[in-house]
Amino acid sequence: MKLRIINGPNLNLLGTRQPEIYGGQTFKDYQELLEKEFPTVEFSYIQSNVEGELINAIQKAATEVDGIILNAAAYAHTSVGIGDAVAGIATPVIEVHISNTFARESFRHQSYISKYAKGIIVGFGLQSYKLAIASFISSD
Ligand code: CA2
Repeated sequence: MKLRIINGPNLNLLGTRQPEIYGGQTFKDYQELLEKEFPTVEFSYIQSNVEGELINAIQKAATEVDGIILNAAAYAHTSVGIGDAVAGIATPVIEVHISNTFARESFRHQSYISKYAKGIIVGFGLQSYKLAIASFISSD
């Protein structure tokens, strides 16, 4: 199974600041852990701070992988374009967030992606990604 993790704006800063919200691990270290833990999965990753690049990445992933794990970060709450991109592809997308967005400011309670996602996983720290992967590879 091929899975692509698409991370949005500022997630390149993971492990550098705000560890109380986002944990202390860099995403690169976490990737290595995922690859060890899920040896049957072929992972690929992209992070961008640019909305249009994320839309291009979603469209491209739809032709290349079996499933997408998308943390659009702040764009989840603002981007009709990213929501439309997810709506416009047949490849399943699981929306993840590291923090519990519903326990934070009200502007984080809305997501333009959730309606079109296969499912959403929020608030489990970096484990949110693992839970999404487990869901993709589960045969139940
Ligand atoms: O909890 C999440 O995964 C979020 O998608 C993270 C976004 C935030 O805007 C969403 O509401 C929820 C922010 C990502 C910023 O990541 C940083 C990591 C370390 C240091 C600074 C920012």
